Amino acid sequence: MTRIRLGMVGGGSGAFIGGVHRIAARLDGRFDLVAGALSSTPAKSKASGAELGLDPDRCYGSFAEMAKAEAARADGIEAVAIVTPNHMHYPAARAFLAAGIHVICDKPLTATDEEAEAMAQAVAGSGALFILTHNYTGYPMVRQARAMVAEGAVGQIRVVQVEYPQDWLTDPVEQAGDNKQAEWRTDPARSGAGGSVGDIGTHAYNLACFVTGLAAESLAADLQSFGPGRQLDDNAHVLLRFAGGARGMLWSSQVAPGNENGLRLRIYGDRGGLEWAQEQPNALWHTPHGEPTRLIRRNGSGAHPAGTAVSRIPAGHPEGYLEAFATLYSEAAEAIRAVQQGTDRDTARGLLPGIEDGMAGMRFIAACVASSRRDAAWT
Ligand code: SOE
Repeated sequence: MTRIRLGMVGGGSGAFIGGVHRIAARLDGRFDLVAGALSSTPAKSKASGAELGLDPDRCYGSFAEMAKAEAARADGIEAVAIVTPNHMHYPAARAFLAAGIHVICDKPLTATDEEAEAMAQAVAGSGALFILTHNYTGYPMVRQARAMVAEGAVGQIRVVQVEYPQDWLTDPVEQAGDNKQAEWRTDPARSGAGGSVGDIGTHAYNLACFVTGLAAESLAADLQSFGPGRQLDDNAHVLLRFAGGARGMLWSSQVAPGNENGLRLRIYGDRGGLEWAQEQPNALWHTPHGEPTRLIRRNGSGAHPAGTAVSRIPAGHPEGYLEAFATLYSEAAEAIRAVQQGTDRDTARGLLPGIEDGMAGMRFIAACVASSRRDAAWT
């Protein structure tokens, strides 16, 4: 496969998630980063582009300029990664989708529900792919868990427990380790209505739905901001009722000392239980009801083809966050080439998260915020 010409919006010098996307895009050799509107000013964008070795003529001062100039070039970008704060997702994506350029966008979908609706329309009106980087769906053992659930390993699902605790907002924003992250992620104008529930609750919800194949039909949430003066929630407890009768509980927190990226999923059905934890990503625990718990290792005994298909190296050599992100990029590359050769967009996307996952995440945030406001009144 020839490499896909990639552009990036956001992700200038020192940005955590921009760096992750760049490594992920490069890992399997399917993309070349050739253009960027990497920072908020033309000068900073050029400086960041120079650090990455980009052609100075393709380091743009804004996404609008980049979309226009790249669409006009015969060797213009075929895809763009949008790794800005959330409030920029929609305007940036719209510009590239309108130019027929495939979009790979960070989560959550947008900052507001109005933008989410407009994003859905922009995707519907474009022939280009829209991929949302719910990266946890790319882990081999998550793919295996999904396949095992579909094959009946836990039977009829009754209980879904998902938690995503972090601790990096335990201190007030101004003292937090990574101020830039903390600054925009705690600002409703740039982040949206959800704090922890938007930033990591949407990942947890997406993971639960991806593995179980279920979707919530109602919820009750309690959102709290413990950080002094913080406007968005930094802790959320959510009770979930899934279509079909299963019940769930989701906890997202960024004020839980000792937890760095503690995403963990547990599923219990009438025939067994399954457990996966992001910080031990190469393992999966399966308990067929009445039998001892089996520890299944990536590429080891008990490994499922759904997981081994997206593993890169032998068992015992840990794969994790970057590789799972890279899996999404590699699958995106295949999907882009398939669409370019005439395959239908939805078929080409396969398991990759897209606009409907983004809309589900936005509905989840809105329902959590509304429920928490409503129920806060009862005392
Ligand atoms: C910060 O909370 C963050 O970087 C999230 O935004 C990511 O989506 C998550 O994967 C790690 O934590």
